[in-house]
Amino acid sequence: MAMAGESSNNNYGDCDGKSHRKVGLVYDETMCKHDTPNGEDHPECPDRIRVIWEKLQLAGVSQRCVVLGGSKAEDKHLQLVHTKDHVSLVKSLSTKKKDYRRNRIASQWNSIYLNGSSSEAAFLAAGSVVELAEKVAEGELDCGYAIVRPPGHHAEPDEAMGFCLFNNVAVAASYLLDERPELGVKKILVVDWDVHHGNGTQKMFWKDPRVLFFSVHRHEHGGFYPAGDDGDYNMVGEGPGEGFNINVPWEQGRCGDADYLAAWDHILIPVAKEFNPDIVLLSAGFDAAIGDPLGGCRVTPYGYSVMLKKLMEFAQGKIVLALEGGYNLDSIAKSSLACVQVLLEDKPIQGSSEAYPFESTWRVIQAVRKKLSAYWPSLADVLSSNLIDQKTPTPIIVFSSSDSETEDYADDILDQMSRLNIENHHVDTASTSWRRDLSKVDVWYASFGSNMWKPRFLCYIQGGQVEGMKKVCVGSMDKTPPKQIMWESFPHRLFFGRESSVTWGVGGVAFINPLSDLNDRTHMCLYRITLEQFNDVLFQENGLKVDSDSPLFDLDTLQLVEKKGSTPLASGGWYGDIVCLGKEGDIPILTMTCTLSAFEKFKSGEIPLRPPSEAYVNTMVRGLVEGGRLSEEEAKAYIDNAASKPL
Ligand code: Q9C
Ligand code: ZN
Repeated sequence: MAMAGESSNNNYGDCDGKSHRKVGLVYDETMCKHDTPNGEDHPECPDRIRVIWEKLQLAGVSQRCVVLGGSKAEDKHLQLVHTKDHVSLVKSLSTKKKDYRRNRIASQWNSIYLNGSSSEAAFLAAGSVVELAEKVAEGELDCGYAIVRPPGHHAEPDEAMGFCLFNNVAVAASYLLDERPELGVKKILVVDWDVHHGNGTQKMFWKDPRVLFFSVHRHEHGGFYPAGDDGDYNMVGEGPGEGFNINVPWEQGRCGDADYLAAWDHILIPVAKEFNPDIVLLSAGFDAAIGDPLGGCRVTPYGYSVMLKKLMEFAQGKIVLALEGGYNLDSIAKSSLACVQVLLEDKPIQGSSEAYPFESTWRVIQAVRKKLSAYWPSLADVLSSNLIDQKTPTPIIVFSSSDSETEDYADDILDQMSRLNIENHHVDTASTSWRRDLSKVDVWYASFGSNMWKPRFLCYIQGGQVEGMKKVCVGSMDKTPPKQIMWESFPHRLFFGRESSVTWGVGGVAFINPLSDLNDRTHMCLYRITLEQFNDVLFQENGLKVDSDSPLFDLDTLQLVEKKGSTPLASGGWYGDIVCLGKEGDIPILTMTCTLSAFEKFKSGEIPLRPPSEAYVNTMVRGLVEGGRLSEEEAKAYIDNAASKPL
């Protein structure tokens, strides 16, 4: 096959002494030239593959892989799954034609744009997946990831659609089966975890038992793109292919790690064991990722890494990932990195916070198992009620990591989390009614400790855990990120106290004197969130097992604190005092610290002052530096000063 674009680089392997797998990566800048004809914005944009590539380089992982430039697909290989007419039509889109001609063709397809480079990119995307799959099947590489665009899985035999021109993965699968019998690939598992149904791939192997097609996608009873019944779980294939097509159609958005892993554990993995593929091809769209603007789901990089790891148990780890969708640049870069680290067999990354699947997820999984059990005996057992009862009809708030938890309920945390279904808003009880009122009021939450680092603070909103933390946060019920962020300094004394905390281990955590002193300055990062979210932050900060029938800090207390400057809460936790630092616009600026009486005990030595752990310092420094507040040296000196001065 002809090479295109960048030259290939065959450095790989053992530079760190750890990686023994030969991992192939395809990246070719030429595929960035496919773009909208008039420069309009579009989610399927050239930067998608650029940011992934840059992330892999910056993380130092691409350097440990075998890097391949793109490779153009041959017509006869494309024609294994596409009609001759479709292949010629895409070929004819090339530069010599005028834009209006291409626009006319694009408008006859569903969700397609075209420019003078679309044809070249489409041939490269398909050819690159073919080449990578070939090298993995031959054993020249162990596995790989083709960072390609345009994506492929919506493309049907005679039709481009859904941003896809050629069905890259389907072409590669057919190539191995039909053109390279000597490689011994007789059975291929195609897994499609793109948030959309892989309608094109399904169609191409509908009657083919050599390809087991598994697609998990947001479906909403046919309302989600590509709308209709094709993605339904009743679509199991036909003729000799009957039973070799498996759809897992989510009934709702917001599905996350727990939902996807349940589909893996209770459908895909048992079936894959029975099928015993010779190679696995993965339609790796990252639009089910948390933060994706089209998908509305919440799979984390950790979730993707676990799903991939589980697939690497098959076919001696021969697996080829091909990028499909994924439209949040940050999410797709992080998710891609997590996947390549799994391919390289690096140490697993940190876990996520989500504990339980939705009720609808269990319903879907049970329906799929029932339908497919006719073909796959491993699906025949009825799932135990212990398992499927693991979802909660009513929301319960639990607290996990914080700078301050009282440490005596740590054993309960996993148990509580596992009963948690913070997404379920269907039942409106006393425990949720206060939320409605407080969700309408905005406050500035002013943070001066680890929460100054935005990713760490987001753990309290969206759930999760960042570097240095020993515990996972459950997040707030309303996971909307802060509406605004700004920095300010306030005349309060910063100090560090307590022996240790569950989140950060041995070392002090940050407090301020609840009373102001004009000789002191404390840097704070202000997050504009709702009063409801502020309560959820407070719950988590104070590690209280609270029944959420009532908020810790309600509208009356807000009025009080605006008048008096500070007020203790009934929480009894370490951050049991709310201080009002003033207003910004009309919105009150609130922070939480120890009570005045606790402060007196710190001062007298009854409670120890302690410098913070290295992890805690690093988190604060990252906040101050990334927030543009201080340089790294200044930030370190600032913390050091606060940690060493007596009160
Ligand atoms: N109402 C991939 O992720 N959305 N394609 C069109 C029209 C198209 C997604 C919405 C989404 C296509 C590869
Ligand atoms: Zn998609």
